[in-house]
Amino acid sequence: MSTPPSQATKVKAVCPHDCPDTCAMEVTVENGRAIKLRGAESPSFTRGTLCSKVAHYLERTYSEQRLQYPMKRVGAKGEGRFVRISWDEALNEIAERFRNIAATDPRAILPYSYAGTMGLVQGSSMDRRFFHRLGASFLDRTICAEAGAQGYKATIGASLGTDPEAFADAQYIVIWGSNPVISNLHLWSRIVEARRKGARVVCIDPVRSLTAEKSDWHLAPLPGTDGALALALMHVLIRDELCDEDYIARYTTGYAALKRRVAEWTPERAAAETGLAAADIEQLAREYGQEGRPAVIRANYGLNRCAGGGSAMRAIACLPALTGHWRSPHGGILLSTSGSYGVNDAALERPDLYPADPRFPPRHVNMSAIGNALLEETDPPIRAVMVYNSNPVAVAPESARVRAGFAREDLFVVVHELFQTDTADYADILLPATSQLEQHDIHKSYGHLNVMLNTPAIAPLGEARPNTWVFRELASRMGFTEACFQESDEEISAGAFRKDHARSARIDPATLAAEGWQRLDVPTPYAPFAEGGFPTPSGKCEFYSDMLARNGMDPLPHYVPPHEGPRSNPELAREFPLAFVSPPSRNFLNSSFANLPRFRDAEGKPWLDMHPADAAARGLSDGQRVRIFNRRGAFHAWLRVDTAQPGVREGVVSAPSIWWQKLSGDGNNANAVTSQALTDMGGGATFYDCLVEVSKA
Ligand SMILES: Nc1nc2c(c(=O)[nH]1)N[C@H]1C(S)=C(S)[C@@H](COP(=O)(O)OP(=O)(O)OC[C@H]3O[C@@H](n4cnc5c(=O)[nH]c(N)nc54)[C@H](O)[C@@H]3O)O[C@H]1N2
Ligand SMILES: Nc1nc2c(c(=O)[nH]1)N[C@H]1C(S)=C(S)[C@@H](COP(=O)(O)OP(=O)(O)OC[C@H]3O[C@@H](n4cnc5c(=O)[nH]c(N)nc54)[C@H](O)[C@@H]3O)O[C@H]1N2
Ligand code: SF4
Ligand SMILES: [Mo]
Repeated sequence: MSTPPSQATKVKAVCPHDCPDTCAMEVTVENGRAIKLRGAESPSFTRGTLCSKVAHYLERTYSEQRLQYPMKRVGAKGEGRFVRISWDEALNEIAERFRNIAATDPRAILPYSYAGTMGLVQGSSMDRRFFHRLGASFLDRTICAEAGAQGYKATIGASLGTDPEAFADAQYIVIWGSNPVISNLHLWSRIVEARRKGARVVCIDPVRSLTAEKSDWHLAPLPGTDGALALALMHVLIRDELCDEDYIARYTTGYAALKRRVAEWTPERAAAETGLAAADIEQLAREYGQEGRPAVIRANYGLNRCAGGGSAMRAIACLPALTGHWRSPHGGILLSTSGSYGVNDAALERPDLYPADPRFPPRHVNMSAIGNALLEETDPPIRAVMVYNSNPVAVAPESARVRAGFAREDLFVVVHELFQTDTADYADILLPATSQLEQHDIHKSYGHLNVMLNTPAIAPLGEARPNTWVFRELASRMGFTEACFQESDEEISAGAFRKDHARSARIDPATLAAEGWQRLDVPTPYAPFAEGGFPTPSGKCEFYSDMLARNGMDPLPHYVPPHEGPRSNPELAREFPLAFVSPPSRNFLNSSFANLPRFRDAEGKPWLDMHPADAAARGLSDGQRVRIFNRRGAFHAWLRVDTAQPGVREGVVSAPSIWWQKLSGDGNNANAVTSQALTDMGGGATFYDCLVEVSKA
C-alpha cells in the first residue's frame, strides 16, 4: 500500500463495481479524509457523471456498518455473532486449517470470488497466485456472462465489437436483453444523443424496463426465446434479399448451410415460441435490414440467463455480418469490450504455479451451482471455502441449497468483506476489506475502450486490508517463497497489460498517472470488422463453426428452449405458469448497496411486477403482499400492477433485485426460487429461466 496524501488534494479513482461503465472518479481529500467524490471531468467515457449509487460512494466508504477488524464466530453458523480477534490470530488460524486440509488433498479448498471489485489487482492477481500455488480447486466464474460470451465467441471469435462511443452517431439501435438506463448509464447517454439526431431505438425485453419505456418501439418476448427471434429475423432478411451478399462472400463462412437452417424459421414459428406477433417480427427484420442505413445491436446479459443463452447470443451475433452493418463504425454489435485488451493473465494470476501432482488432477467447481457443490461434491468433498469479492448466499441460485451448504458444521468458511453480508453470517473467520478509496488498482472495462488507474485516496479504515495484502500474508504463512508473492500492488499493476499486444502496447504509466485513463490504441471512429478480420479460427464471421462441430455441438445457429417452459416441461408449466425474472434494480448493484439506508429507502420494498390480466386471474391487486413460490422455495414481495402501462408482458413476473435476505423481511430473496440448472454453453447460471406461481401472502 502506498501512503495516501495528507493535505487537500484531488485523487484520481475508478468505480470498482461490476458495471460496464467503469467510471473515472475524482476524490477530494482533506486531512486524510475524503470529503467529495464526483465523476472526473476529463473527456473519458464518464463525462463527469456518476450513477445515483456511486455518486454517494462516500456514504458506503464511511458507513458505520463497515467491518473494521477481524473476527471469529461465536454463535451458530448463519447467526452472525462474532468476537474481535487480531489479524495475526485470524491469519494463523486460516493458514493452519488450510495446511491441514492441503496435506490430505488441496482441492478440498475452494476460493469463491466474483466482481465485488473489477480491478485487475484486487480482483484477480495475488488471490489467484495463492490458490494456484496451493493447488486448490478451480472456481469456474460463470455466474454472469459466460453463456453469452461463449455464444458470441463461436460467431465473432472474441469479446470485441462496436465502440460504445460510436453509438452517439448510430441511426438504428436495437437494445436486446439489456437495460442501459439502469445498468449501463453512459451508453444510454450516447443512445439519447443518437436519438436526438434522429435515430430509431428498439428494445427487446419481456419487462417494460425504463429503457423499454424510453425507446421508440418495445417488443416483449417470453424470457429465453431470443434465439427463435434471431433465427426468424435471419429468415426474413434472406427471404426478402436484405442481406449484403458482398460482405457475406468475403467475410463469412457457412452461408449456404445457414440459409437452409433458417428456412425452417418462419416468423409464424418464431411467433409461437416468443409470444410476439409474426407481423412484428417481419417489421423488425425489414427495419433492421433497411438498405443504406447501418444498424447497431446492444446485446447484453439479460438474454443469456436461460437454458439457450449461449445459442441465442450466437444467433444474434450473426445478424450484422448478414447485413454488412459491420462496414460502418455505427453498425455492428456490442456485447462486451473486454476482449479488446491485452491483459497479461499469465503474469497477474501465475497459473504456472499450480503443482503438477498426479494424485490430484485439477478439479473445477462451477460457482453457479455452489449449493450442490457444497452438499454433493465427493471427489474430494469441499472442506474449506474462502469468499471475497462476492456474496454467494444472496446472489447464487436456489438459496435453500446454498445456505445448507454454507451451514455445514464440517466446512471451514473464511469471508473477506466490507460489510456483514448474508454470506458473512456463515463465516468462521470474518476479515475486514478496504474500499476502492483505500486501495491501489488498474482496470479494464467491459463497456468502453479505456484503461483506468485507481490511486488510493485515504488510509484503510480501522484494520481493513486489501485482498492482495491478505493473500500476501497467507502466502508467507504457508511458506510460499516465490518472488511473485512479494510484489507490491503498484508492481502488479505495472505488469497488468501485455507489451506485445497491438492495442495495449502503448499503455503509458505517465499518461495514466496524469489523466487517470487512456484509450486503447484503436482509431476513432473504430469499425473493427469493416473489412473482416474476425478473431475466429477462419478469420471470418462463422455462421458455421468447425470448433462447435468438433466439440460435438450443432455447428449452426439453433434454438434451445428454456429448461422451464410449456414446451420442455408442460406439467411444471401447468403447476407454475409464470415466467420469473429478477433483473438489477436501479438502487442496488447486485447485492451491493442493499444494506445502506439511502439506497434501501430509494428502492422502497421488494417489488413484484405483474400484468393486470395475470393479477385478475389470481384475484390479486396492486400493493398487496404476495408469495412467489415453486418447488425450490418461496419469498415475499409487494405487488405492482399497472393497468395503464403494465410493467411486464402477460405470463411474466419480475422482481427487481438483489435484496439481502436478512433485510428483506422474510429472510429470503429472489434466489429462493431460481434454479441451479446451467446454460447450453459456458456452464452459466439460468436466473431468468424459472417458473413460479404467485398467491396472496
Ligand atoms: N443499477 C444496477 N446496474 C447494474 C447492476 C445492478 O445490479 N444494478 N448489475 C451489473 C451487472 S453484474 C450486470 S451483469 C449488468 C446486467 O445488466 P444487463 O446486461 O442489462 O442485464 P440484466 O439487467 O440482467 O437484464 C437486462 C434486461 O433483460 C431483460 N430480460 C430478462 N430475461 C430476458 C430474456 O430472456 N430475453 C430478453 N431479450 N431480455 C430479457 C430484463 O428484464 C432486463 O430488463 O448490469 C450491471 N449494472
Ligand atoms: N436473482 C438474481 N440473482 C443474480 C442476478 C440476477 O440478475 N438475479 N445477477 C447475477 C449476476 S449478473 C452477478 S454478476 C452476480 C453478482 O454477484 P456478486 O459478484 O457476489 O456481487 P455483489 O452482490 O455485489 O457482492 C460483491 C461483494 O464483494 C464485496 N467487495 C467489494 N469490494 C471488495 C474488495 O475489494 N474486497 C473484498 N474482499 N470484497 C469486496 C462487496 O461488499 C459485496 O458484498 O449475481 C448474480 N445473481
Ligand atoms: S456503477 Fe457503473 S455507472 Fe455507476 S459509477 Fe460505477 S461504473 Fe459508473
Ligand atoms: Mo453480472
